[in-house]
Amino acid sequence: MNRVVIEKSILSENNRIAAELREALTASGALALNFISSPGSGKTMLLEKTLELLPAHTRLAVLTGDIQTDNDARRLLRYGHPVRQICTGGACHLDAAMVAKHLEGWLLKVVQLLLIENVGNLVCPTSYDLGEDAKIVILSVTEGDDKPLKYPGIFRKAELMILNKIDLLPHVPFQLELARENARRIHPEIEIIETSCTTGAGLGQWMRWLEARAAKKVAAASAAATRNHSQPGGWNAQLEVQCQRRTRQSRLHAASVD
Ligand SMILES: Nc1nc2c(ncn2[C@@H]2O[C@H](COP(=O)(O)OP(=O)(O)OP(=O)(O)O)[C@@H](O)[C@H]2O)c(=O)[nH]1
Ligand SMILES: [Mg+2]
Repeated sequence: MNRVVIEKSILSENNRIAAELREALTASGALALNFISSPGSGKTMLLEKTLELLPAHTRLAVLTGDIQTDNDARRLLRYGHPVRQICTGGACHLDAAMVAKHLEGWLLKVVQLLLIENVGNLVCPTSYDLGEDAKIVILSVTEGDDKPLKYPGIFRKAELMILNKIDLLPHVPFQLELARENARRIHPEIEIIETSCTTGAGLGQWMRWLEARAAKKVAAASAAATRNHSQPGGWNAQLEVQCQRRTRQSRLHAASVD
């Protein structure tokens, strides 16, 4: 009983911070995506390919979560965009407070795209809203086509499922069509893209999805701005003040691991 009360209170505080983040991101028109998968499904490699394929002038920022090490941030920093590692020190998921803390000092309103790699885990990250526009679940073909049925939570909440490592299909007993059917049994509207980060298959389709999703966010932000002329307050206003005070020169291209 006590455990339920504590969990409810943790999640409601998380939801409060996530709502502030979402408000700030909506005001700026930035698209925020939360990538969730089991360890090793290819989240970082998909992000590496995405950074490689996006036009160099894209104003994006990346947060990458892990229990330990800044290995993923080091991989992603090679593409010249701002990247920060969130080391959770044991927690099996990111939460909204971690995201807000690691965004400090970045001028959110100039970011078009915020990519968040969650800690490798198909269960816990599902419960934590990070203020994102969409959760994206990555399932690699080495994990088994039954995973949508066994871990329905994330497949229900994800807008898009990326079926990764399809180059390995000849070597594993994974039925693509069955994986699709299983995902749609849990979430009939889920979008599905098949990719191989090693051969590049499907990456064009992924980039088109990303472009369309970003355009949809910008359109929604402009419509909201027309309806409501008030300035964003709370977290975003605080962030602006912090940015002006602390980082006059360090605009987004100041890429380094903190
Ligand atoms: N064959 C093949 N290997 C891949 C593909 N995508 C990623 N990998 C490999 O899978 C391994 C794990 O990839 P990562 O990108 O580190 O996976 P991750 O999901 O970020 O892992 P964690 O951050 O530890 O949860 C690496 O050795 C990648 O090279 C793919 O499409 N095909
Ligand atoms: Mg990773």
